[in-house]
Amino acid sequence: MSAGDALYGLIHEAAIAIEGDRIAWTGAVVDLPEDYAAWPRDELGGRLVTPGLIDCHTHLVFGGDRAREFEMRLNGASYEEVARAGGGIISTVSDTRRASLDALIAQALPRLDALIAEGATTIEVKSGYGLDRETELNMLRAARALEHQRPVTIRTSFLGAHATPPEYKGRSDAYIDEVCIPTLRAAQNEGLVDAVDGFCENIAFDTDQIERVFRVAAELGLPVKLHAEQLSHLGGTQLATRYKALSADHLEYANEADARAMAASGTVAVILPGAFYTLRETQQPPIEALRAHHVPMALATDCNPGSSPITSLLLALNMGCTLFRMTPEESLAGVTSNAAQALGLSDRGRIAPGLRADLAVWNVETPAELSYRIGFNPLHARILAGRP
Ligand code: DI6
Ligand code: FE
Repeated sequence: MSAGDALYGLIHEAAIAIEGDRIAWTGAVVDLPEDYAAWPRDELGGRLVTPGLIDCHTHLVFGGDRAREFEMRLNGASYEEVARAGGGIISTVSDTRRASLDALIAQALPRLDALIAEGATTIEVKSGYGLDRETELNMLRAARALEHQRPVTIRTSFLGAHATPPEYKGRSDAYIDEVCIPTLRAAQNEGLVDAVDGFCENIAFDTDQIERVFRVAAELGLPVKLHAEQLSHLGGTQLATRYKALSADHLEYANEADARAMAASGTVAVILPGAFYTLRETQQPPIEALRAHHVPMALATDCNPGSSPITSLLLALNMGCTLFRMTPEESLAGVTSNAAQALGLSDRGRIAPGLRADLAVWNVETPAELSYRIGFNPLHARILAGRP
C-alpha cells in the first residue's frame, strides 16, 4: 500500500460484507471471516469502491432558469440592468412562486438524475426561492417528494433567509419577523426541515437578522448551517460557530480566526468552487488555514440557477483541486465523510461496519482519477442501502 493509499484508507483486494442496508464487515478478502464465506458474492473485478457520494449543499428545487440573464451579462449588461430587467434571485423567486408542486418536482428530477448518475446517494436540498409561506413550504415538500421518486436520500434545509422578496423591499427586518420565522415554524410542524440555513451577506441578511432565525432554530431543536463570507467578511462564520453550526459554506472571505473558531465548534467548512468559478471570484477560501486547524472540508455543487448552475459532483471535485489546490484525498473526503458530517449524518460517508451500505463502484485505476478528469463519468455501479 502506498502512502496515498493510506490517506484514502484504501484496501487492495478487499471485500465488503453487506447485511440488509448496513455494512457488516470490510477488509482484505484473505481475512474474510468464515461467517461470510458462503454468502452470495458480487465480483467487482478489482474495481475501486468508495462510499456513495454526498452533495451536502444544493438549491436543486427551483422554477425556471437564468440562461437569459447569463446571455445579457455576456453581452455587456451590468448587474443593475439585469436586475432592472427582473434578473437575479428575484427572477427565480417569481418562476418558483408560479410553479405547482408537481412542476417543481418535475423540473428538479433531471438535475437529481444527473447527480445520481455520478454516484450520489445522499443530497441536501434547500428552500429559499419562495420567500413567502406557501412557496417555501412547497419547495420543501418537493424536496421530500424527490426521495420517493428516486433511490436517493434527500436532506432538507430551510433557507427562508436567502433574500428579501420584492414585496418587502427595504423592510428586511419585517420579512424576517413576519414571513421567514413563522414559515420556519410551519415547515417544522409539517416535518419538512432537517436543518436551518441563511445567507449572511451585504446583499442578503446581517448577523443580527440571521441570529433571530438561529434562535428559533435552536428553540425548535434544529441544527443550523450558514452561507458565510462568500462576497465579504460580515462575521457570519463566527455567528455560525457560536451556534455550533453543522457547517459554514462558501468562506471565500473567511480568515484564520474563523478557521480557529470552526475547529473549536466542530463546524465543517463547505467549499463551493462552482459559485467561485461562475461569479469569476478572485478571493480564494483559506484552505491552508482550514488545513492547519484541522477543520473538516466538504465540497458540494451549490447547484442553483444563478451563481452555480452545476449538476456534477465530479466537476466540483476537479474544481476543488484545480482552483483551490485541495488534494485528491481531501476532495474525495469532501464529498463523502466530511459531507456526511456537514449534514449531521454519522451513519454514512465511510465504508465501515454498522454504516449504511451506500457505495459507488468506479472504472478507475486510482482514486485520484475521480478529481483529475473533467467531464468524464467513470461510475460503474451505485449501491443504495445495500441494493444495486
Ligand atoms: N449565494 C449564492 O451565490 C446563491 N445564493 C447564495 O446564498 C445565489 C443564488 C442565485 O443567484 O439564484
Ligand atoms: Fe448556496
